Amino acid sequence: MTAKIRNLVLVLGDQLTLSMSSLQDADPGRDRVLMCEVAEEATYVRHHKKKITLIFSAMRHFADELRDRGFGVRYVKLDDDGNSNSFTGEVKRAIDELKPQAVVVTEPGEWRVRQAMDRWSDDFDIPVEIRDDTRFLCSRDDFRKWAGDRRALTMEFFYREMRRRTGLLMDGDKPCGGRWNFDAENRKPAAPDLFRPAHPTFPPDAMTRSVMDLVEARFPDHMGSADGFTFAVRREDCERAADDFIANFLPGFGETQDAMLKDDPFLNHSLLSFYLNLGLLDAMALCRAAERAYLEGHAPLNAVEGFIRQIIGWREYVRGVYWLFMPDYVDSNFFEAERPLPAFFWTGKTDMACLAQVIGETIENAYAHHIQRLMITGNFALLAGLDPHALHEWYLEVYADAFEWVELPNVIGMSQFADGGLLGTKPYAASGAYISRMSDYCKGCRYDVRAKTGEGACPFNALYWDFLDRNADKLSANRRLAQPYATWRRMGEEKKETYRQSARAFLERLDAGLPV
Ligand code: FAD
Ligand code: DLZ
Ligand code: SF4
Repeated sequence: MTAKIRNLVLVLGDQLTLSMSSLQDADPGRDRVLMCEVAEEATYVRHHKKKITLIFSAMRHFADELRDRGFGVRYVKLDDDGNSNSFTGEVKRAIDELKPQAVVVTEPGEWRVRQAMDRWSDDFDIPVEIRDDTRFLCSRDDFRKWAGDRRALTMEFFYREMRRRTGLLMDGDKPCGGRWNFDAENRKPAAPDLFRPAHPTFPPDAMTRSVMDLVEARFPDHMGSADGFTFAVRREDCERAADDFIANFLPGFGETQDAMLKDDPFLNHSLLSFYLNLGLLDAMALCRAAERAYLEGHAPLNAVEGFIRQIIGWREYVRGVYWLFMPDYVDSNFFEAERPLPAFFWTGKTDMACLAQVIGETIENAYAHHIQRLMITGNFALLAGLDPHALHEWYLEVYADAFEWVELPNVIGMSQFADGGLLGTKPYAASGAYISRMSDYCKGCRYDVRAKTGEGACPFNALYWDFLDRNADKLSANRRLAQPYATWRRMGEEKKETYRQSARAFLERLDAGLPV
């Protein structure tokens, strides 16, 4: 007779570390791990093929890591007979077949999945224990306490707390270098740098190749291609990618953080968000390694501080915001924007060179860096009044690092200001001048970035003023927008009307599905 299984430990596709709270007291002799590839997760939005490949392959490699540690793993592949294709269905099947005494799982990163899990205690006749996700440096409760009844949830103050709490870049109780934030030094455009090393790539092994075939066969109409997949899928490789970033790219991270170049989609960015979000890298260990690079004189403070801020500041902060404001947050629509996403969001086929470039890279790589997401696609969506919920689903689909807890606040809050300013103090709206200053996209664009209105003028220019004009009731009292509104007010009525007309003509073409 085989021994009775104590716990069925469910490990989700973005929980790929032995330090998950669900696995912390797991006993290979008494417990059984369940991992499952389910169509429901792959299709509730149509995730990019490279994203699904990354997740399934990383899951399969992690299952091997667990087996190497002696764990019994019930791993359900997408095409296995009997796969019910949902988490609930797979947990039920495993309970029926293995008869464990209890289910243990770490809370998921999405409200949708949490809702399903909360029903499991009623659905199944054994106890279901849902544990906190202790990978984050600030727990949901701690964030709620920090938010308290503050009037504004200013990220910068949260970040300072996190610096104090972690001791990162601290000199006693003072920030290293005498300032908390060196962002002012990180807003430079970039010139092509032929000597910048290439980011590491990880050719697929046999396990990944079979996932690539599966994904192509099962999800033919999802964005992109599994071909050309070069993400790391094993923990050792993710750690190599992190070491490579610290050695080769961190020193220049600050300077080029906001820059965009046609021939350099990655610049000095780390390309580590995927691995952090899947559990293949530890956020604190990564920040400590970056701090060491500063202390040893290998990387300047503006770069290291900027990098650490993204992780212990923004990354932790958006997770706190997500859980604090869900479920209502997902339906936020401060500007009541309703325009559907244009078809070129899925093809990249537009004459606007900046959008064609960023969407093209997204289709190719399932990646775009922060400023591309914020100031090209996000900025365009904001100015053109695209439906924020549809935009949120697009971002969730197309980026390999997109999980709702991090994607949603970035889209709804930071990029679209659809939450009315819970997360940001002003919308990230910019005309073509910003894009021209920070990138080389405008050279060779069919549109002229210096022309303000009329056929042939950069559409961002008229859309920018039209956005401010049509939302004046909601924005004109915002002190951070005092300057542009003062400029708008000073403009002659005739000029204003030309801007409005230009924007209207562009939006009419967009609505009619004509080429833009
Ligand atoms: P780097 O530029 O090297 O930054 C280092 C790390 O800091 C990242 O790996 C990431 O973990 C963290 N980080 C940086 N900025 C943010 C931020 N604003 N919020 C949270 N973490 C941050 N990030 C995601 O991980 N998933 C998403 O789905 C996602 N969607 C976004 C949508 C929009 C509209 C915007 C504006 C930003 C979004 N971000 C998202 C944040 C950021 O763009 C990505 O984390 C970053 O581009 C990932 O690339 P990287 O690893 O090269 O980052
Ligand atoms: C995103 C994703 C996809 C595409 N597929 C799976 C899957 O088949 N099995 C799985 O365990 N997880 C998958 N995930 C990640 C889950 O959607 C993720 O755990 C939730 O979004 C909660 O964060
Ligand atoms: Fe984009 Fe306008 Fe520059 Fe063209 S001219 S690349 S549309 S900002």
